[in-house]
Amino acid sequence: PRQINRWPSNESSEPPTDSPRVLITGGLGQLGVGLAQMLRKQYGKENVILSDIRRPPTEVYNMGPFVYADVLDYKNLRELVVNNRITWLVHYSALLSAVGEANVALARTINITGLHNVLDLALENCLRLFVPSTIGAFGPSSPRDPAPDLCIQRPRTIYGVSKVHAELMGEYLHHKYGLDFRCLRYPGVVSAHTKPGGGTTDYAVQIFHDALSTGHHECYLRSNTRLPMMHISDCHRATIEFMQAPESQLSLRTYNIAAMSFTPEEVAEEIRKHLPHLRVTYNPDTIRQTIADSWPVRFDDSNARQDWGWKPAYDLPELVTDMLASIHEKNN
Ligand code: AKB
Repeated sequence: PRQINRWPSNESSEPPTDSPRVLITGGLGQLGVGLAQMLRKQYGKENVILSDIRRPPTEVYNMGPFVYADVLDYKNLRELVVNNRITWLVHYSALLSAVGEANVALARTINITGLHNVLDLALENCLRLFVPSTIGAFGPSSPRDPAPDLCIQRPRTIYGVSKVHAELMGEYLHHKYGLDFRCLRYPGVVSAHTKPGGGTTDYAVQIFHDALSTGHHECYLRSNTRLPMMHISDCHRATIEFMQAPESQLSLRTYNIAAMSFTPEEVAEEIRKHLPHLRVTYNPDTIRQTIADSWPVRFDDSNARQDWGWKPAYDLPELVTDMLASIHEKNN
């Protein structure tokens, strides 16, 4: 195995005790690289290891430690955790809602078997374990406006079922064995530099790229489909603040986090304030529209606000301004 961290020989051979040592699985998806960078700013480059089964682009190698890790290979994961003295595990490896429906067997394996591996590993090594959940953990029989933390959850996607399973397994192991399990239900995440990988909320990223390139976006959801959404930097900050919160402040182990809710037509209208010629046509696809119609239109995140001080920084106008500027800058 590759030894990541070489402590300078003229210094103590022990890592700093006040800094967590973080491993991120599924690190090359929409969220991993950005989270790693934010954590590295606080805890140092060498204390945050990004992992995936894919080969990263050179710039990711240059940012800090990257290793191969397959969440289905327990021994490989264990070696990484032991050799690198990992104390926090952020488990981002998962198939999202739309791609999961197209490949249920693979989604079940990655999202459920992979989760069992990291739960076992976290228990065995006393890790603080973060697993994201989602608005997709709710279904047609859940209260939708707003969805509270605790309510009926009967999702109709394999993604949602696997996320409810993750919430329940983590909480069970917390209550039975004291596992430091932490879970946030993310809204759709909107990011300029990384693309989402096969979700139902992906249009909310694509529309910005289309607005700046062709000026035309064909949306696979109806114009009035309202879903909870969040700017990626709020999502990273929520994750880090939640991971840093003392256990005594947590009355729950799974929290909703919210920032805004919008429809395709509303985000298009906001983009038109900057790019008046944006044209959007609607061609709803049955699978993603049915999924979206079963999800909450708004999240109640009052427990997160109360317990550990969650507060988003971006509303729709700030999100749109930032997305257009960031994508424009990247392309020019
Ligand atoms: C998806 O659309 O599947 C994800 C999510 C909301 O969990 N972005």
